[in-house]
Parts: sequence; C-alpha cells; structure tokens
Amino acid sequence: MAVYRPTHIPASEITPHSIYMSRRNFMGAAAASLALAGAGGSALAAPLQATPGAYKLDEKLTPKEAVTSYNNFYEFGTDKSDPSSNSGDFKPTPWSVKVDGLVGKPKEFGLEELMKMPLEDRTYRMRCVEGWSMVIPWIGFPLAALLDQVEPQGSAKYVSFETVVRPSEMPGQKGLFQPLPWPYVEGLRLDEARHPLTILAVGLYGETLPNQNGAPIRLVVPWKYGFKSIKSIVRILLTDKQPETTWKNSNAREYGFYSNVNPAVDHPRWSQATEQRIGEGGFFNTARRPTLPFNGYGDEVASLYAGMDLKANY
Ligand SMILES: Nc1nc2c(c(=O)[nH]1)N[C@H]1C(S)=C(S)[C@@H](COP(=O)(O)O)O[C@H]1N2
Ligand SMILES: [Mo]
Repeated sequence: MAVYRPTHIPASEITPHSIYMSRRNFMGAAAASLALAGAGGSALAAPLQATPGAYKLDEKLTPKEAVTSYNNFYEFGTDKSDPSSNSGDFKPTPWSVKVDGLVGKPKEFGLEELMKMPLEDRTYRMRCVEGWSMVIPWIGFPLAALLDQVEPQGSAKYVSFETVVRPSEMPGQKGLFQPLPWPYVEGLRLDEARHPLTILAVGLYGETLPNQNGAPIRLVVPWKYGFKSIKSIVRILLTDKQPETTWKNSNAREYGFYSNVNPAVDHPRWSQATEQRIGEGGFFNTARRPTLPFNGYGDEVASLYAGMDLKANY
C-alpha cells in the first residue's frame, strides 16, 4: 500500500512571488504573453455580472496576475506555477454538481443553473497554511442558498466536498508520482457551511474563474487556511459524520479538520504568527504582517466555536 507523506512547504522555503515574477520577466514580453495565452483558463474567461456584496474589505487587492499565477492546485502539479502552466487542457464546461446525502431533495445542479444564483462581489482575505496571503475579489453566492434548495434533514451535521478526478486533463493525477490521494476532499460543519461568509465562487476580478483557481466552481471559506477552499467541485454530500479531509488524512499531526486561521497555534514545523502578503511592496519584498485570529473575521465567526478548545481542535 502506498504511504503518502505529502506536505505543505513553509513560505520561507518558497520562492516569493515577487522574485518568481521578476524571473519570469527574463522570458521577454513576447514569449511571456504567448506562455500566458497557452495557460488555459484565462483565455476562456468571460465577463460576469455581480451585485456588491454585504461584506466590504478596504484592503489593497492582490494583483490579478499574482492571483492567477501563484497557486496551489496539486491536481496540476505541486509548484506554485504548475496550475497556471498545466491547466490549459482542463475543460470546466459542461459541468454539474451533485448535492445529496441527508437531504429531502437531492439534486444535480447544472452549471448554467449555478451561474443564475444571486452572484455577489465578495472581496476576501485568504491565508494559506504555508504563511502567505492574498486579497481576492471573488464572485460567488452563499453556499447556504444552495443547501436551502436541497432541504437538509435534521440529522445532517456536516457537509463534505469532492473535486473532480480527470487524469487526462489534470497532469498531477497521472504518472508515477502523485502527491495526494484523489479525489481531493474537504469538509465543514453544517453551521460553518451555512455561515453567510461561506461562498461558492464562480469568478474573480469580474470574470469567470480561471482553471488554476478552481473553475468552474470552488468553495471559499475566508476564516480558514486555504486548503479548506476546495476547487473544481463535483459533489457536495450532507452527512452525520465528520467528513474525511485530504490534508488531515495525509498528515493529521500537521493539518486538522477545523484549520481555522489561528496565529496562536503554530504549525509543527513553523510559526503561524505572521504572513507575507503576496504582490505587496514590489520585487524582493519579504516583509511579514501579523496574522489575525480567524483571518480577521473573528467578529463574524468566533461564536461558531464558543466553548471549544481551538488548540485541541486545530
Ligand atoms: N482540489 C484542490 N483544491 C485546493 C487545493 C488543491 O491542491 N486541490 N489547494 C488548496 C490550497 S493549499 C490553497 S492555498 C487554495 C489556493 O487557492 P488559489 O490558488 O485560488 O489562491 O486552494 C485550495 N484548494
Ligand atoms: Mo494553502
């Protein structure tokens, strides 16, 4: 049996985005634009209409180029540049998401129907467990709106999510070295899933999602580490048991079910007290800012965890 020992890499060991981008510039403008054109998702992006969201965030947006070229999406490879370089063959349409389990009205939602949900602009702070962060203008709708339609039963306590498995279109899923067991799976408690901050995103920066960011539909849970925000979702299952999650299955000592952003709980291999805001301060900037409890969303979500020991439930 294969023993998986995948891991995240601390930001201190990752080429900072600014340096990575400046190296890329050596390619020359013409080669770079050709490379980008071949990078898939962005070429297919379509404009998306959305209404201003209820949650405002007055922080400088992370440049779109950084949001769409510095990614984690292991189905396309483990390097930050792999998702944008290797996702050109991925086909986000046609698509559907099956929602079933402990619900009164199980349903398979076609993408066209999902795109008709009340879309909002939702600019959120995002914090990767590796110690970097971004401010991303998502377009999406509350997950609660979808859950309402399937009528969760009283016995449903958790929601699990599953990413598509498509080795022919996702190079990280074929070959000898596969960094994670597939499908990538994630989960939330039902009250976390229903929280108004939790959205299913279908776009960013006013356009449909690029493949590297989880086209055509992905979860966004801004008070949790980035790996909870599962991409390219094909199934949502309501259950009475705490769902399996990919990173906890892979390394339970380092990644727990809750994974709330918490500067007071260190990752076993590095501190979580500070973060590097990607794309900020120009080339070679490695300055770090303090990480906020619940990624700054404590006023909204801390009550979900009243009475819980968040060091034990990391
Ligand atoms: N299916 C899937 N979803 C995933 C991942 C992945 O490897 N596969 N990586 C996660 C991690 S670690 C992060 S930080 C975010 C990154 O999202 P972004 O690339 O859109 O910024 O996606 C998360 N969702
Ligand atoms: Mo992450």
